[in-house]
Amino acid sequence: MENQENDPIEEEEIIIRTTSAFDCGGRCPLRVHVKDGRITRVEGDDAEEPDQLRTCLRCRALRQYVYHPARLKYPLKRDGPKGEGKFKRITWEEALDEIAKKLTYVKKTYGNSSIFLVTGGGYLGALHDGTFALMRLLTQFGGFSTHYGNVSSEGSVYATQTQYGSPFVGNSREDLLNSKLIIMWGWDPARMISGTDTIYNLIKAKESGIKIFCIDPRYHDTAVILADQWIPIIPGTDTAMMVSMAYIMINENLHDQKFLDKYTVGFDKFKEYVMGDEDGVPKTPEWAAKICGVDASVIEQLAREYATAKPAALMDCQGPARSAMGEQYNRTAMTLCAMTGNVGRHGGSAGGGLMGIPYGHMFFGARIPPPYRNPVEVGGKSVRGSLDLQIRFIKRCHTNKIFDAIAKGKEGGYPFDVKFAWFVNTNFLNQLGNTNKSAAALKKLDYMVISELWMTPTAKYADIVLPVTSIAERNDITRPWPSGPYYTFNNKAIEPLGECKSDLKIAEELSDSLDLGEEKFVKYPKVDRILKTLVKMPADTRKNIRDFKKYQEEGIHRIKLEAPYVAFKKEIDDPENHPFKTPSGKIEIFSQRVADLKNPHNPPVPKYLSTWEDRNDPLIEKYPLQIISPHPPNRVHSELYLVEWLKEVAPHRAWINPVDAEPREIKDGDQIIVFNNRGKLTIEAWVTERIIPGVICIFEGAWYDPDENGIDRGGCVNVLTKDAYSEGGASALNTCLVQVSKLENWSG
Ligand SMILES: Nc1nc2c(c(=O)[nH]1)N[C@H]1C(S)=C(S)[C@@H](COP(=O)(O)OP(=O)(O)OC[C@H]3O[C@@H](n4cnc5c(=O)[nH]c(N)nc54)[C@H](O)[C@@H]3O)O[C@H]1N2
Ligand SMILES: Nc1nc2c(c(=O)[nH]1)N[C@H]1C(S)=C(S)[C@@H](COP(=O)(O)OP(=O)(O)OC[C@H]3O[C@@H](n4cnc5c(=O)[nH]c(N)nc54)[C@H](O)[C@@H]3O)O[C@H]1N2
Ligand SMILES: [Mo]
Repeated sequence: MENQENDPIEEEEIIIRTTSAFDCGGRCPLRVHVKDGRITRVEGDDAEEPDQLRTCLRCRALRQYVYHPARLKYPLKRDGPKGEGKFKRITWEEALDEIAKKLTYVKKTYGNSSIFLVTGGGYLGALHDGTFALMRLLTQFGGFSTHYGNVSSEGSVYATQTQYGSPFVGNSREDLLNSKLIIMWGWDPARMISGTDTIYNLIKAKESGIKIFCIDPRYHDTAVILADQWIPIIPGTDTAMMVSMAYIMINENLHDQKFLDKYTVGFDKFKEYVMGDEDGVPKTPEWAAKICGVDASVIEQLAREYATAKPAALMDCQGPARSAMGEQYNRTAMTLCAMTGNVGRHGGSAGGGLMGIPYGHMFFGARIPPPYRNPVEVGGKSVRGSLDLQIRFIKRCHTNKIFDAIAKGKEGGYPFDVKFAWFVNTNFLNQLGNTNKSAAALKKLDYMVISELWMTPTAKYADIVLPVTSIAERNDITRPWPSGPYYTFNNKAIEPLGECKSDLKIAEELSDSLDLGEEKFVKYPKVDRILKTLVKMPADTRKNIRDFKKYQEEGIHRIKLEAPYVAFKKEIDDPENHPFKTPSGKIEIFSQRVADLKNPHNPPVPKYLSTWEDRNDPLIEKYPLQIISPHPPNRVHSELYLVEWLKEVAPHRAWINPVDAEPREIKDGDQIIVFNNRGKLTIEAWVTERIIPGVICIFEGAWYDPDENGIDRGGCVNVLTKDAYSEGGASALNTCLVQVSKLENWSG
């Protein structure tokens, strides 16, 4: 080996078939080229048409992500004030020893409910998922407190649970080709993906002459490529427009009364509201036009076309539901789908915002080991199937209230006082509402641990930061979240960087220093063996992967379906034997469960309701612009933020219409300040007619970087948003008023 340096033996380049596990709308098969233990190139899927799953820009940048110089490589201990980012290197032994001591102290002194586990979507592999590893560990340690309410989609989940009793409302994307008309409502899959095969099928739909409408405050990229007509709309008012579409259908007898009679309950009550019998206000297109800003004639035309094109797919995505009255939007869309008889039919759609498809339950039921019940949450009324959020909040805080709960604890009405918080798979300081307020809460928190790949804005507040491996450094199995149908295998391409470990490994090592009682903490030293077991465990055996070796080598298992999957097909084809999972067994346009809650903000039939921080709020005088914050095209939330290639592709800018820019003397490319009473940020302006007047758009996920005056120079939109949730539990991040000024002209 002496002359190794002079005479290097060049290794052959190998290609590893693998995937990503980001929390994005896709799951891309990747071919990672590795030479001498380093990734040299990343290529996408090489399958033939029509199976090929096209890799998007984010995974193509995987090499820069994995080897980014800012990757954390050693355990760190804070060595300066919280939030400043001064840390010193420590050993794993020191880090885990300190964490174990602290956990034991908090448990003894305050009880297990003071241990708070905060989880996000940072990693979606099955085995190395830190959320499950830590839940397992802390459950065995006596329990922990946590949060409730999926930040992505709780409004849609609530809406679909109300009307269908199931969140699985998606059809196979190729089924869109069976439609005669597609309405993309608040849906921009060229950016947010929504299934790796989605845009491919939509382009095919377009090419085959299917008419496509896009309804969105933005003329987004998908609309540019696909729309026959873009219908701009004022944020938060979609329900009004949909209700008036129902008015037209009823008035002109275009609705499918037979379908409604057979499969739904409560249409009569919805009709009373729509026609004005209930409140004296007929919900005419003219009524809606004043609220939503869409011409009455445009609404009329769309209602007629949608009702008569059979089948037609109304695709209402979940972004507009991430708002103060989010569930009403998806409930009304589902009602339109029923009124047009499009539920459970090829080429139709069930609506409901969640486009997920239950191809198989692999990895759902198969999380390891058997689910223990968290002792902190044992007892009390069952929350299963309940639409009463208050039952959930007896044990948990809402996700968008995590930091409020940390700050106020029991005194603030929350079920626990936090003394120790572990953040895993999340950058929630950056990603939840009201970042400045959250930062103040973290400053007061007794003790905080985070496992991360990066020194994120959240990590800067931790006492201990543990470096975790990236997807390229571990074997795992994973699957796409909304669509499919396929499973991917994550093959380790390189050795862990520095001293990085997976969250699973961290939990396993920490378990040695904790008193876990009689029972041993189950460890998985043989990763491939447990992966093989997991693969054998799907609930639906028809979709089992029989050849593990092939699955691993190819990095993907494609499921062949006889026909495109259509949600609720069984319920519609054979209703006697397949009732909907609602109390009535039918689609509940009127919900007795919701009526029983007696909450005027959560009506039993879907309704348009004005909310806080919409255009009727008196606050509009001071903060006259609405701000929306969709997901970034070049990142997964705040993940991949530092990757240069991706920064270059889509510079972080605020969309602003010339109508709003001109009176403020804002020119394209100017630095502007966007502010309200919660925060201020600076950002470059993009003056464009691709957004309607009165609305600003800033993509979420840019890293929070406050200066000494508290102005966020990073452009993190959540310094402006509110830490509030809707009646159905939606994180109301798209309901927000702001003012904008040219930075130069701003006087503070
Ligand atoms: N204004 C506004 N805000 C929003 C939204 C919006 O529409 N508007 N959308 C919301 C939605 S839908 C979501 S889902 C949330 C997302 O909120 P988060 O889940 O907080 O989002 P990410 O930025 O993806 O943060 C995940 C973090 O996990 C880390 N990570 C990756 N892999 C691992 C791992 O293996 N182990 C550990 N321990 N960490 C890992 C990443 O480095 C990253 O910092 O954001 C929400 N925030
Ligand atoms: N590239 C990329 N893809 C992602 C993610 C990512 O971070 N980056 N994140 C993934 C995750 S976790 C999630 S939950 C999904 C989220 O994906 P979506 O739920 O689709 O959410 P958004 O990205 O917020 O997009 C919402 C769309 O609705 C529009 N919109 C906002 N308010 C309104 C309104 O009131 N009315 C109407 N009609 N339209 C409105 C916006 O302009 C935008 O085009 O995306 C996933 N895909
Ligand atoms: Mo999400």
